[in-house]
Order: sequence, then C-alpha cells, then structure tokens
Amino acid sequence: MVRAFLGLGSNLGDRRAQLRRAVELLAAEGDLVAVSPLYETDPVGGPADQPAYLNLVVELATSATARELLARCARLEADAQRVRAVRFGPRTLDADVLLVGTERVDEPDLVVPHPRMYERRFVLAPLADLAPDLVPPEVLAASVGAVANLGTL
Ligand code: GSY
Repeated sequence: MVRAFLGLGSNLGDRRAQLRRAVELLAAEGDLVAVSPLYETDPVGGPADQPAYLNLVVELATSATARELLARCARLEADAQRVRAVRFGPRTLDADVLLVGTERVDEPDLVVPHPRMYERRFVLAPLADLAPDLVPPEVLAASVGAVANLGTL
C-alpha cells in the first residue's frame, strides 16, 4: 500500500457536480482516504479568457501503480464527457496523477511526480491541506496562481 495523490479540476459546466461525481467514483473503488477542501483558482496557462477552475486533491491508500491510476483518471475524464478541444483550454474534468508513494515514472504519456505540480498553487494548496509534510512552505509561497479556499466539496 502506498500513499497516492490525484489532482482534480473543472472549469466548464457544473464544476462542483462534476468534481462530486469524480470523488464518488473514486470512493467506490475503496481506496479513497481523504478529500481536500475545494478551491476556486485562477487558470494557469491556456487561453487568457477561460473561466475560473474549481480544484481539489484526493488522497488514496492504494496498491495501484501510477500507470493504473492514470487509467483510472482517464475513466473519470471519460465519465465527465471531456472533449479535448483546445490544448490547456476549458474542461469539464481534468484528473492528474500527482504522487504515488516514492514511485518515479518518466514516459511520454506519464511523468510522476507530476512535472508541473511544484509550480502550481492550485495543486500545492490542497495538497498541503492533506499532506503538509510533502509541501515545504517556501515552495508553496513561490508557486503561481491565485486560489481561494471554498471549504468542503
Ligand atoms: O492541469 C490541470 C488543468 N489545468 C488547470 C487547473 O486544473 N486549474 C487551474 N487553476 N489552472 C489550470 N490550468 C490547467 S491546464
């Protein structure tokens, strides 16, 4: 069993409902242990005029590998009927593998730890709520993008 973290985000459609549904599907797999507070976050990257995101991080205690978790993330995105129209553009659901214990993966379609997570406050703020030991305060302070804690999903 390892401690794994996934990042979830939505900035299209009923953002909160889509995140709730994704968390319900994850809970049904039986290895969900914690859900961070929900954050409203400024978009980082992508088109300038896209709507604000809602983001959160979930913690799993799992025997799944990073590759298996990537497949789970793809299923969550498919369930939300995500359409990849514009690169980094608005999306009903984005699900990213952030950390899977001490596993390291560097392949064309999967890099773990997530290569941009330590720059992004929309990842680090909810991750720090669940695992302050994994987010040095100076790294959180140097990360980019405004975030507002909205409380429980
Ligand atoms: O990588 C996740 C998708 N994404 C996000 C996001 O989830 N939240 C914010 N605030 N900005 C983002 N830019 C991208 S791409």
